[in-house]
Amino acid sequence: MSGRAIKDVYSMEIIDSRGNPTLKTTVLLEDGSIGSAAVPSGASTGENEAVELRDNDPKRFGGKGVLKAVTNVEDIIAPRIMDIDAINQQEIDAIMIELDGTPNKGHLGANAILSVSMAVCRAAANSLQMPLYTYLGGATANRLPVPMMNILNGGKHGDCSVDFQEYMIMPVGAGSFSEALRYGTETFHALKLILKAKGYSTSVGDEGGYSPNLKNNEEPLQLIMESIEKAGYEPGIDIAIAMDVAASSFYKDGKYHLTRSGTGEITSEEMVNMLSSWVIKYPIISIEDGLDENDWEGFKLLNDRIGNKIQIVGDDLFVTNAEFIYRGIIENAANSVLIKLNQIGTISETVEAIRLCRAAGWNFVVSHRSGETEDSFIADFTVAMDGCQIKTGSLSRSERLCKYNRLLEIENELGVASIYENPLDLF
Ligand code: 2PG
Ligand code: MG
Repeated sequence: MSGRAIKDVYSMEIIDSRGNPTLKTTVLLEDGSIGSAAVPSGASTGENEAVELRDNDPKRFGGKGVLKAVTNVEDIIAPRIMDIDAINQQEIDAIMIELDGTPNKGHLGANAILSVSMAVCRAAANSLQMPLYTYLGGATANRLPVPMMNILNGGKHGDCSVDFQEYMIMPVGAGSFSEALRYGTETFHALKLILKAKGYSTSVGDEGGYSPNLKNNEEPLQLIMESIEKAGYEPGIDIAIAMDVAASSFYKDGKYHLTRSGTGEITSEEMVNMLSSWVIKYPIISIEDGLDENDWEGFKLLNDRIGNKIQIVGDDLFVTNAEFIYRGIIENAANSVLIKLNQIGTISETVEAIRLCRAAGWNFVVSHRSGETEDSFIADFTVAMDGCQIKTGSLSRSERLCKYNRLLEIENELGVASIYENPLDLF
């Protein structure tokens, strides 16, 4: 039997960056190699995402405990994957999908399944004494991603007057990932000074970006332009802007309710007009979830209007699910996909979603969740997938920084072999 045979699987409840329980699972192999992984958790979740199994026991963590998921890992999944070679990722993922038996992993929980999928992957890489990005991506995995850094948090991630969820900077003009990280960090600090000078709060939201009460949903763009310049960079050349509107979180009865900012209700077409006008005024190169997850017509309109110039990214719209991505490709509803492992629940299915993007000539962005842990899996995963873009929060809070710091390590390890490119050049 292979030294990589799975010999033990154990799981535990840990606490994530928002103070909610999540799972950490560890897989032990015959040769003594170990792989551990912790799963993240979203706040602005898409309605078609795989199910995050919670205990619903009001006496523990307000019902958010994950002890059932822990038990599912240890009592149901573990016995079925014992003695299998850990490099058989597809086989192990398929066994878990079959064991679950539902289309949305509602039986065992996508959190339980994903924790095993990732831990098995790490254990195999460790056994082979390979870095995770090499194990998953092969000997030529050498592209460092352009980060989308979420320096201003609104919507469900911030307790402030901004309706839109994420205002991000992308250091597209940097020469390397480490330089990009420096550009971003300096801009983040410049933004703090600007907010302070204007009397705005500098406390941070769920993803480590500032979350001030501002006049409207456009002011963040003006402040970010100012901060890019204050940090000594040229907007659009050195640093571009990306947004996640997360429009599903304020869509009701056919209207977009921009309540926090006091803008009022707007139609799908008005949303498309507003976003399109901002793309002319500001160096925005990517807009995620500009419309609600069921507003396919709105998505098509936006893609039709500006999809030839910038990335139109579907997150809640596609939920990392090949079935929805396929529909998006056929209907021309977007041109890029946000990729989140826990939206679908296994590494194999996530890779399948990415393959579909590549086949269609679409871009994809590997992403964290708003509830994160110290696990930096997605840093290696992004390099392995040759994806060129990662969205992993702001430049504060270690559950965000651990991903950036892991990318620095990878860049260091790759040395002169590492590459860093503007994602729109691949578009
Ligand atoms: C998103 C994510 C991550 P959440 O909408 O893209 O930023 O948020 O994890 O809350 O769904
Ligand atoms: Mg999103």
